[in-house]
Amino acid sequence: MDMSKAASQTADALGKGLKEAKDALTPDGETIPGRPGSEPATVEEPTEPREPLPPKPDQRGAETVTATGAATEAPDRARAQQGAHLTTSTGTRLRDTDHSLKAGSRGPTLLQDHHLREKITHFDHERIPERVVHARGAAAHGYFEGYGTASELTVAKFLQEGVRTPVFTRFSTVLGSRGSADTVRDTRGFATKFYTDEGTFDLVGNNMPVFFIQDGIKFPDVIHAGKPHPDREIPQAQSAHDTFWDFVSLHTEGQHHALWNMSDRGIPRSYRMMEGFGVHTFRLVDAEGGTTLVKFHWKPVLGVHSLDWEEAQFINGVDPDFHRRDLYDAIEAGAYPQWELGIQVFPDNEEQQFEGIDLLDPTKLVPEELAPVQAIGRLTLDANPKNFFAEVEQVAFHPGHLPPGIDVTNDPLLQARLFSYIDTQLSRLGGPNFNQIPINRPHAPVNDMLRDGFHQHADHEGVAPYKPNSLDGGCPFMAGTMEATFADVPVRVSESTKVRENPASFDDHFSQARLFWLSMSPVEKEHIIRAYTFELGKCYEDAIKQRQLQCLANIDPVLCQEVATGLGLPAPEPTEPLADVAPSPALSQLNGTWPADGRMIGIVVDDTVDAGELQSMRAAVFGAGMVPLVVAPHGGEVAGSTVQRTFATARSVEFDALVLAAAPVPAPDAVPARDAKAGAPGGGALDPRVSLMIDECWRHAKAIGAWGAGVAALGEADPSAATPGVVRGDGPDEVFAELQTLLGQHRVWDRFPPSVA
Ligand code: HDE
Repeated sequence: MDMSKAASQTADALGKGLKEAKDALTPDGETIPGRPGSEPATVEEPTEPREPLPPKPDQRGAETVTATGAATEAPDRARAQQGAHLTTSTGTRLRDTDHSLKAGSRGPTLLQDHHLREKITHFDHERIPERVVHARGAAAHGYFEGYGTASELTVAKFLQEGVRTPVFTRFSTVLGSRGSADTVRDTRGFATKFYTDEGTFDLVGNNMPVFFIQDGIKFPDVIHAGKPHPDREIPQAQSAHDTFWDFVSLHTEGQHHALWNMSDRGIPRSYRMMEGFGVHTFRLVDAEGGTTLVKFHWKPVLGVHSLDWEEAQFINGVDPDFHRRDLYDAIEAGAYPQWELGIQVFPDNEEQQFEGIDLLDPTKLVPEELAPVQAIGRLTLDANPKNFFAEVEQVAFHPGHLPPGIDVTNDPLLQARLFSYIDTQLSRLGGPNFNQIPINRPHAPVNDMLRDGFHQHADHEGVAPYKPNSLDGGCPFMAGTMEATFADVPVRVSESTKVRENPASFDDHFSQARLFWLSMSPVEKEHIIRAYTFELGKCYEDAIKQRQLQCLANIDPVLCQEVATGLGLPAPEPTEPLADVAPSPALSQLNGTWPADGRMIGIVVDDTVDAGELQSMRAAVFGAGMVPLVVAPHGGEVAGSTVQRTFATARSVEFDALVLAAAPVPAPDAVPARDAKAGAPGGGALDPRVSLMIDECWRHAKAIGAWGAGVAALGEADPSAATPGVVRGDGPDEVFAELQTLLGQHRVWDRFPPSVA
């Protein structure tokens, strides 16, 4: 593979992405993302009939192919509502939709009111079952470009050099209901639908490379344990409860994945800042039928970053849509998220092991130091959905949607998934024709002999949907050995006996959990300790805490001891020898600097602020591809800039860094009876909401900058603000330059020195 070429293409892509972002973010005050409609609202209700408004420029729908994959000339909006007037669902114009048809103005309502019945009946059936797992999610459209670096390993056309393929990517949490909060501690789904010319490929992965169970038959068990308790249906969307820890402490193959969940990977800062993993080992097939085993990785251009745990908890209340908003705002602002697709490559031999690691065991990863991740293409998400239900809710992924050149392996978890994903859509999407829903339609011609069923959108022709036939001229024909054909790899299945058991290599449940722990930096270790202490501290039963401490003892004595101390329980001795493993530095997420596109910078002002200086700070933030949010004592305008947040509406968790351009005195609404935040201990002269914002940013390891009058605010708020990552400067440019450097490392973690090594 020509990896140097791939690397330089990535650098180009990065440069291009940033440039596009900068071009889109001009300091005109109109580019702050979040405007609800495509035109500003008017105060008066519009009454003059006109055609429906266009979608916002950042939005796009599913491509207008037919139910059988044929391209149409139809414009993107052909599927949207048409005409200027309200109609019935059959297109008849209506004069009134505010009053039901009644016998006299005081009723009763007449059964013949077909408009009332249609309107209410449709409304009554607007909901569909949410996904049994991964119900809460957000998605975006984009494209994937192959580097060609995998050409020798696979015939898959979308991976060939320069081939550009439309995609739709959906991110999700696992445990929560559809309306649950985004920043809970959980694994995140990372599912991408590639609409390739050779049939759809779905890469349905997670943001963690390992899974809780080795065999799909255990999936209902792990999910029943993680979901809310069945009696009172609490807690929502989290693992900090007895049933989850009961299961993983008894079912020790789940310990490795549980450790990933307790790490900062469980509370990502943004979907844009997550790695993705195919988890299972897949098989690539080349032109000669030769095969290679691979693991898929998505590497975010922005790096892998997380929230602080307290911050994540605040966000769940302050902005439960935080990740969804972040994704949509970044795309609207032109800061298009990008990932490189990479593969780890292993020989496809009889053992299906690599350096002693069983490649069919989904609780194991292969350290990148042993098998480097090689870049094979790039994903860019550049458009938001036009309609959440039509696209994000109805998209249906399936690990068995495979193009020629990619095949599955015998990983017993993957094998069960191949059954599950079609099955679940039958109840979720109401029948077998879910692949005909616009967002699921392939962009390759479909001739499948599947017929009828609920919601059939195709208008099939002919009389012989069977094979062999002569009445339809023998159509459709088998592809034989032609190119672009999916052929099952003729893998040898050894002489074997039917059993319900795992291979002996699956018995090691702790060595890789230890490997992960030892690969963490001290700061990351502290975060893991606090996560376990919090989660187990929320359990009711001491027996469950003790059993989980026993598992931690088998991972690492320091981890076990520190968590035991927090729980007030004795730390047990290990029951298994501690594995002698080499750390994998690539697993740490605190090892570099990254672009800070799309980050949110709060700028605290008041009416005394210098208009020119405020303008230069906003311009500097825009110029760096970030979003400035002006935070002021009142709405409207301050020094010629539009105010995005008032002290009453702002909360620190919305910002990645805070800039103080003023030291605002308490505003007229800083009344604790009206705004409890105003009861925060302030410095007397400073508005207590600003003081609280500084304090929270400081606690959450965020960079804080101040110039001019703003410097006084730092002193008023908290004397400890004289610690790392607190920048005092003479003017906006100097302050922003330092903040930008700090943001390149995401957070100022060295503000809080760790106690473990
Ligand atoms: Fe899933 N999983 N899963 N899963 N999964 C679903 O499919 C299932 C597993 C993943 O954004 C469901 O359409 C079984 C591993 C993602 O729409 C369901 C097993 C990985 C998504 C299902 C697994 C995943 C799902 C629910 C064990 C990472 C969201 C609704 C054998 C590699 C896709 C649906 C989206 C969704 C079953 C294990 C990732 C029920 C039985 C391992 C990202 O079919």
